[in-house]
Amino acid sequence: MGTSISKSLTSWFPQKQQVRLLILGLDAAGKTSFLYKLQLGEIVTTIPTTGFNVESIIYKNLTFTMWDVSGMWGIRKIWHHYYKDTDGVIFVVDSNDRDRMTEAKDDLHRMSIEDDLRDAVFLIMANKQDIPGCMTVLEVYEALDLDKISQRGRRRFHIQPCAVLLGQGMEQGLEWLSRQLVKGV
Ligand SMILES: Nc1nc2c(ncn2[C@@H]2O[C@H](COP(=O)(O)OP(=O)(O)OP(=O)(O)O)[C@@H](O)[C@H]2O)c(=O)[nH]1
Ligand SMILES: [Mg+2]
Repeated sequence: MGTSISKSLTSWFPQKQQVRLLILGLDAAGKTSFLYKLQLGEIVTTIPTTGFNVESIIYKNLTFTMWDVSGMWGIRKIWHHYYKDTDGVIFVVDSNDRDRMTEAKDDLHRMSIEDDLRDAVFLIMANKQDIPGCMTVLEVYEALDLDKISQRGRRRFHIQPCAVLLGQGMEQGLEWLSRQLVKGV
């Protein structure tokens, strides 16, 4: 009796699909701001992350476990410890940080050939679009040489302009991500 009740409840309330996401990018790109804007719906005052933050966020029929890992130079060298079993990478870029776009590109390209991330989808958030004179999404696309990533056969990536500070572009990014991750789509 107990078993049949729990079985029927399970079919009424199916388990949400668990998804493991990494939020990566250079320091000060806006990763922690992104995470807490999603989770709390508001901008928090951040300090540079020295380790990681992890939060669970329910989005439609998915439960995202989101790991926001420090973008400090020394920590970037050990990002690979987080890669295993990752379903998606949210790579946050500061569109106003022209001087470090090449550094961001190098990190992204290194990741795109990692074996442990072979099946992961990549969402690139071109953040801080609210800053006057920042790079456009097309300029960021070119600076990150995203064509090269697609030529290598990693087809499941998408670049999304956004301004985390204003909450703009986040929903569209997550929508793309969830469509990629829902089984059978
Ligand atoms: N103008 C503007 N500033 C932003 C935006 N998103 C984040 N910031 C600011 O950028 C700064 C760095 O943001 P964080 O979220 O701490 O950056 P982070 O990527 O987590 O940096 P690390 O923890 O050092 O790796 C903060 O002052 C944020 O308020 C945005 O969309 N626009
Ligand atoms: Mg941070």
